[in-house]
Amino acid sequence: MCGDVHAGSGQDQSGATFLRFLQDLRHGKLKCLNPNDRRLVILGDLFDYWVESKRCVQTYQTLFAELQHLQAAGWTLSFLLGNREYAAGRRLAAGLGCPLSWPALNFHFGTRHIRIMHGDLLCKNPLHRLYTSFMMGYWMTFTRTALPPIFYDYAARILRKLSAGNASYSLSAEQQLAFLDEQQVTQQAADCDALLIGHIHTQAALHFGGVDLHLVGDWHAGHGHWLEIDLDGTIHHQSKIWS
Ligand SMILES: [Mn+2]
Repeated sequence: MCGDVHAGSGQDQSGATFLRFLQDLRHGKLKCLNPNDRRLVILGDLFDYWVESKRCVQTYQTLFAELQHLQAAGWTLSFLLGNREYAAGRRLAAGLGCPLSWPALNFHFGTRHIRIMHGDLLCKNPLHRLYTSFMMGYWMTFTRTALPPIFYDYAARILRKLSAGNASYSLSAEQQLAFLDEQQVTQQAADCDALLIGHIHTQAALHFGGVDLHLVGDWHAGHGHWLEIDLDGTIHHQSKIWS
């Protein structure tokens, strides 16, 4: 389970590193704790931003091909939308070769119920929540197919600039954790044993608001973080440096 690759940002070395991770998975170079359930969950923000345009599909053709190779090799792919993918639709689903999920995915391992969310909905940011409800609302789902892709491309660039202006990525892990809304976390995890999220670009295991909360971590040039769940539902924090 992984997320926050932000492919397409800067020199796109995080995207290139993620490709190497996918190839390692496909070639069995990474030891799997649960070889009988080869499932990869991407919990959002795979892209720095996604718009439903032919250009976007073209840009990520190599990544899509690798994800489809992985599925052809017997892996199941699940994809949860992150805040950078709220404009996604059929083109993204076709590229990935799997359906788009939102706002949560639920899995059972033995008696343990594990919930996965991107994490943006668990942060204290009323403006972002307003934007989310707008983007994911029926009205937007209906109308976004009616507007030309250039509109979404433009809107995504503006939103990305605003997000960069907040400079949240330059904050320390502790400062980013301060954005977590304890009430939201407790509420969302009320009927599960563990909650796994991304969005906050750090890897950590926390006891927060009475919840067993795991942060998946992000991707940089040559360095990736992910979580692995074994048969009894134990969550393992993994990372690798590719030279
Ligand atoms: Mn995010």
